[in-house]
Amino acid sequence: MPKLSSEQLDDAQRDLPLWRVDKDALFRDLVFADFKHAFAFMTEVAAEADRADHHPDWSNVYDKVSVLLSTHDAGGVTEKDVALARFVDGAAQRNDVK
Ligand code: H2B
Repeated sequence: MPKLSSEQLDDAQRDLPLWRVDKDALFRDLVFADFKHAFAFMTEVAAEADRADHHPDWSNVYDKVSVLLSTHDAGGVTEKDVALARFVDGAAQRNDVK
């Protein structure tokens, strides 16, 4: 899977306004109502990540989740990361992200 070109990264940034897009990774910090909502979000994303065999680098502290998406095998950002970022945005909405 090829890394995105700088033009494609610009398109991704337009598509994903809640993300910080750079050539190495996509980043989003999320805040939920409480731990239960944060963990429900993570459970939903984890199932999709395993289905797609494409996994986030992330951390959780109580109601906060920090997500970094990159394609380790490619050493940067690919369409797989953009697809997972879109899924993350949907899962965040479904779990009442603040
Ligand atoms: N996730 C991410 N983010 N990047 C990868 O390159 C990657 C992955 N590779 N999940 C997958 C698993 C690979 O290790 C397996 C063997 O397909």
